[in-house]
Amino acid sequence: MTQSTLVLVKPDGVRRNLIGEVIARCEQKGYVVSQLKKLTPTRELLSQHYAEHEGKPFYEPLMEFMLSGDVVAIELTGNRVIEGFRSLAGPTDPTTAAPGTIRGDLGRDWGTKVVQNLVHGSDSEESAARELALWF
Ligand code: IDP
Ligand code: MG
Repeated sequence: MTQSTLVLVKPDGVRRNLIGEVIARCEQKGYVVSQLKKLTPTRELLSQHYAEHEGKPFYEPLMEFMLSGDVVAIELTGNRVIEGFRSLAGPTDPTTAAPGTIRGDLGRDWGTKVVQNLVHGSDSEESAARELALWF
């Protein structure tokens, strides 16, 4: 039942020096950081990662944003970690994400075309396997 998920600290989180804050919340919850790296992703990697969003109005702003700086990629491990991390992160919109979540505590609307919400977390076992293979 042990699972792994892909967590990304997006460029806004890295720029704001919140890498440690995100990792601390994961570790305090009891999950284990199995792999970790900081990198500037290529457009090719991002286009595979966000293939499901191609053609949506926020796709190009999302790519530009994700290309705008370093990202930290984490393989996070533990029982039911896929849903567990999504719960820690909170929903996509940081304005309405509940306080107590990463997005709710640390994020807000900055008036940009793409929602800047600090973190990514895989949304299913299939996504986690696919995304971990892309990033590691
Ligand atoms: P998730 O990150 O909560 O899983 P997704 O729907 O997979 O959300 O969208 C990927 C990312 O694209 C979001 O985290 C956010 O940065 C951005 N995004 C999603 N929906 C919108 C939107 O309607 N407007 C602007 N940006 C969006
Ligand atoms: Mg998603």
